[in-house]
Amino acid sequence: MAPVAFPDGFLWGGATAANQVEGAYDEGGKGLSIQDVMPRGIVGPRSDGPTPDNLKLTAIDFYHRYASDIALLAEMGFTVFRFSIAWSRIFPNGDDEEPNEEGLAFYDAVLDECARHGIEPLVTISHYETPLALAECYDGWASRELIGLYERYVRVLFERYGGRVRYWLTFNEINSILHAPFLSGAIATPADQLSETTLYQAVHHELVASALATRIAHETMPDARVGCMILAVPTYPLTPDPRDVIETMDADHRNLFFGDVHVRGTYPGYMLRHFRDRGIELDITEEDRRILTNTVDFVSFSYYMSVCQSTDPDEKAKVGGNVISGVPNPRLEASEWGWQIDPRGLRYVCNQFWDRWQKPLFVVENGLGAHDELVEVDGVPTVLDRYRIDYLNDHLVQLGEAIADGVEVLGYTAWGCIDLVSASTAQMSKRYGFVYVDRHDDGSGSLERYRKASFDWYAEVIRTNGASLRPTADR
Ligand code: BGP
Repeated sequence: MAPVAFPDGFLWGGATAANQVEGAYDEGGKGLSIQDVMPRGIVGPRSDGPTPDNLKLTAIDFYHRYASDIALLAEMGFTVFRFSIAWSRIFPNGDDEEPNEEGLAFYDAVLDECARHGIEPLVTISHYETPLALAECYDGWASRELIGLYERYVRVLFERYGGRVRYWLTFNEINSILHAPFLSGAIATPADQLSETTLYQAVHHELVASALATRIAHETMPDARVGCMILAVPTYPLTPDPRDVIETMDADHRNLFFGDVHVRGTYPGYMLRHFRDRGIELDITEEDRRILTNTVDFVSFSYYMSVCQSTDPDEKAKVGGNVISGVPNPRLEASEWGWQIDPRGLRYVCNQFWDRWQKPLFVVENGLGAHDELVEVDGVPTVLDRYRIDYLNDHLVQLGEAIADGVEVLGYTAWGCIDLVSASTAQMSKRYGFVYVDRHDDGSGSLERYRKASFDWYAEVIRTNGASLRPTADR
C-alpha cells in the first residue's frame, strides 16, 4: 500500500476542555459552571453545589500548570492546540454587565504560551461548561435570552483575543443537546419533563447564537475561520432490510441536521417534516432566519465510534457510547468503556460530510479512553500504551485514506492529549493522554506529569507529517 500522505501545513495537535483540565473552580473570580455540580458526569446525579468528590474542581490543575503543560505539547511538535474558554471565568454568572478581567488575563497568558511555541490556538467558545446561574435562572438554552448573553460573551472574546486566535468553534458537539440537555444545553428542567418543543426551541436558540457569532467574527476579524462542532457517529443499518436502512437514515438525520443548518443556513425539509409530524411548533422569527444565513467556514467534529440501527424489537440491547447510543455492531470490538472501535468509520464520516457540505473538515477529537499503568523503564516512570498507539495509528491511516479520497482536512487534534477528567463518567482513570497525570479517581496523586510511550510515537508522526504511520493490512 502507498504510504499515508498528509498535505503540507496539516495541523497536528491535541484537544482539551477547560472544565476537564483547569481546576481552580473558585479562583480568579470564576463563577460556578454546570460542571461544578456534576460530580459523576452525565451518568450520575447532580449535587447541590461543589462537593469534594467532584474531580473537576481541581482537575489536573492546568490553571496553575499551563505553561509547563503547553511546553510538553510543544515538545511533541504540536502545531495546534484546541482548548476551551470557561464562560464562567469571563462572566461568572453569565449575565453580568462587565467581564471579569482576571479570567480574561488567564487566557491571555495561555495564548502567550501557545505563541511562544508557535502553536496555533483552536478555541472552543462553549464546551459543556455554561455558567450555572444561566441554568438555574433561565433554564439554559431553553430561554431566548441566552442568545444575547452568548453574543455579549463572544464579542468580549473576539475583541480581546481576535488578533491572536484564527480558528474558533462555537459550541462543542452541538447535536449532543438532544441526548444530554443539561450537559450540552444547561437546561435545568429534568429530561423526563422536557417537551420536544422546548428541546428543539433550545436547539434553535443555539443555532441562531452560533450563526450570530459567525457573523460577528466575520465582521470584526477578517482572518477568522469559524467552525461548527458536531459529535459524529456514523450510523449503519444492522441488516440489509430496507426498513433498517430507513431507520438508519432517520437517526443520521438527527445529527446531520445540525451541520445542514450551519452550512446551508436554513432548516432542511426532513426536519420540517419531523416537526410537522410531531406537532412541534417553534418560535422562529424573520430576524432568526436572516442570522442563520451566516454559514460556517469549516466543519469540525469528534469521532470515537460508530453505531448500528435496527427496527427489530428484539435488538433492544444498546451499545454504550459517546452521548449517542445505538445497537451494537457484531463485527466490532469495544473499548473498556464499551465504545465500539471503528477506524474505517472515520474515513466513512469524512467522505459523508465532505460530499454533503463541501467544506473543509477538522477532526478535533479522537482517541482511546483506557486504564493505564505507570511502570518504570530505566528508572523513568512511563506508560507502555501500545493499545493507544494502535488505536490512533489505525484512525490516522483511515484519515489519510479520506484525504486520498479527495476530502479536504485542515488538521487533527487528539482528544485529551494530556490526561484529564472524563466528561461522561467524571473519572480520572479513563485516560486518553500522551502525558500521564498522577491523579486518581479517589482524588489522590501528586499531579506530576510523565511521558507515555505514545508521546514519542506521536512526536514522530508529527515530525514526519504522517509518513511514520504503519499502514494497515487492508482498507
Ligand atoms: C466528547 C466531549 C469531550 C470528551 C470526549 C470523551 O463527547 O466533547 O469533552 O470528554 O467526548 O468522552 P469521555 O470523557 O466521556 O470519555
